[in-house]
Formats: sequence, structure tokens, C-alpha cells
Amino acid sequence: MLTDARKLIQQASHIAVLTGAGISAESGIPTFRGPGGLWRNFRPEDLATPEAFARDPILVWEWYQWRRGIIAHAEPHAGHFALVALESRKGRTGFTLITQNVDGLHDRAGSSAPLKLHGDIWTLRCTCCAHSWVDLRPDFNPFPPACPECQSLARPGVVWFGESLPQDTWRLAEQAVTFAELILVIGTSSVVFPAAGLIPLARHVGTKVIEVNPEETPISDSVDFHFRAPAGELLPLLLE
Ligand code: BV8
Ligand code: ZN
Repeated sequence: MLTDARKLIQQASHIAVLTGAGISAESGIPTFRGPGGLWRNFRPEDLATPEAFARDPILVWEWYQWRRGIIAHAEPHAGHFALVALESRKGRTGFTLITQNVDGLHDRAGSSAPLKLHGDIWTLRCTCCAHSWVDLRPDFNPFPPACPECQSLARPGVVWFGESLPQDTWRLAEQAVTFAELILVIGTSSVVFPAAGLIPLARHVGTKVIEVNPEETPISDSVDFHFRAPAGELLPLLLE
């Protein structure tokens, strides 16, 4: 199975990769729907919404500050670096990394231009003017953070449930999966849309799919290879 998959990877001239929270699990960052994903007994779907932020911006900011603190102490692992090695082998035109993650670990591992479908936890946006900026502080002072331009309340630069994805990023991701001969789907439960819709879209145009996930997911029985293993262990074997 590993040999066949490695051959597919070697032969493909265009590869798209879709990652989810699972690729950061071995870096110590809780996934959304796995153990440790809860915070003060809130589900991410309860907090990652414009309604929750409008109702209680302090609570939502406390959740993001808690996550930023964990991510700030997390390091990319061998799986992140194996994707960087694949990218350098395939070159910029032969490789596209698409991620649902907002933690920035792909950037820190050296991935050159990940398509961030759901934004970036280190970017803040103003709730009033159009200003957006990067703020790497794990603890905000004053809390909650304010816009440096107009002093209005800032919000995390991420896409919440019910919000649409950045159009240009989404279009690039759709193009990448329809143009690729092979898509690697790593560490996602494939239940959040429209990101999860990229996989049936790829299959519809005959793209081969390799899934890396210790659990079964809704796409597992329709992929070409499903490696039921952690990304940090499997990706170096598959990609290097
Ligand atoms: C949209 C950023 C409409 C924030 C995230 C009702 C009301 C409103 C909307 C909807 C609704 N019903 C459905 C929807 C659509 C909704 C949706 O899909 N909901 C789901 C819950 C059913 N989608 C949206 O709302 C999207 N927007 O539809 O807008 C619209 C359209 C047009 C115009 C205007 C509006 C926006 C979705 C984006 C939400 N934001 N994150 C933040 O992070 O704070 S989503 C969030 O889930 C993260 O980005 C996360 O990445 C993503 C997906 O989860 P996964 O990454 O898959 O993580 P998960 O924990 O689920 O799974 C981890 C997997 O890893 C597991 O399978 C596990 O087995 C595996 N794993 C564990 N360890 C390892 C591993 N794998 C490998 N190695 C390991 N070691
Ligand atoms: Zn502002």
C-alpha cells in the first residue's frame, strides 16, 4: 500500500494537499472534535460564530487567547516538514497546500504559501474600519484588543461558522484540486463545508485521493488509499 501510494506521489506532476486540525494534534494543539477540543465545556461551534462574539466578545476572546497561548508553545512536527520537502520537490507549480487550520504551523515549518480557507488566528481585524494586522502577543494588554487605527473592538481574523470564506482563496483552492492528479487529505473529519466539498469535487474530475487519518471519516470508503495512522508518523514514510 505504501509503495503504491509513494509511486502515485512520484508520478503526479500536480499535487494538492488539504489539511485539518489533525495535522497539528501531534504538536499538542487540541482538534475541534477530538479529546481536548472542549474549553470550559463550550463546543467550538458555540464560540466560533458572529452571534457568540456579538453576545459575549470577552468570552470569545478568552477562548482565542487560550488557543493562541497553546499554539505559541507548539512546534511543527515531522509531518509538517515532510509536506515542505514534497513542496520543494514538486516546485511551486506542482504543489498547492490548502489548510482549514488557523494556527500558522505550516508557515512556521516553511510551507511557502498555504491557502488558508478559514483565516489565521494571529491576524486581527477591526469590527469597525477595514484595518487588519498581525498581533503575535499570547496575552493582550489591554484586553480585549482594540484597533490601532480607530480604537474599536478587534476580532480574530478567522472565518466563523455562517461566514463566507475569502473568495479569492476559495477559488484558488477549487482550481488546485481540479487541476491536480492527486490530493492528499490529512487530519480532517471532512464535516465542515465548503472545505470538505473540495474532496468530492476532486474525485468528480478523476483526481486520486490519499487520506491520512487514524479514524474513519465520511470520505474514507471512497478514497484510493486510507492510511489509518497519525500524520507525524506516516507523512515522512509517504513523502520522503
Ligand atoms: C459557510 C475557523 C455560509 C475558526 C472554522 C448551520 C448554520 C450555519 C452554517 C452551517 C450550518 N450547517 C452547516 C453549515 C455550514 C458550516 C458547516 O459546515 N458546519 C458544520 C459544523 C456542519 N460551514 C460554515 O459555516 C462555513 N461558512 O457555510 O457560510 C455562507 C455562504 C455564502 C455566503 C455567506 C455565508 C464556514 C466554516 C468555517 C468555520 N471556521 N475554523 C476557528 O478555528 O476558530 S471551522 C473549524 O473546523 C476549523 O477550521 C477546523 O479546521 C475545521 C474542520 O475541522 P477539522 O480540521 O476536520 O478538525 P476536526 O477536529 O473536526 O477533525 C480532526 C481530524 O483529525 C479527525 O478526523 C481526527 O481523526 C484526525 N486526527 C486526530 N489526530 C490526528 C488526526 N489525523 C492525523 N494525524 C493525527 N495525529
Ligand atoms: Zn478600526
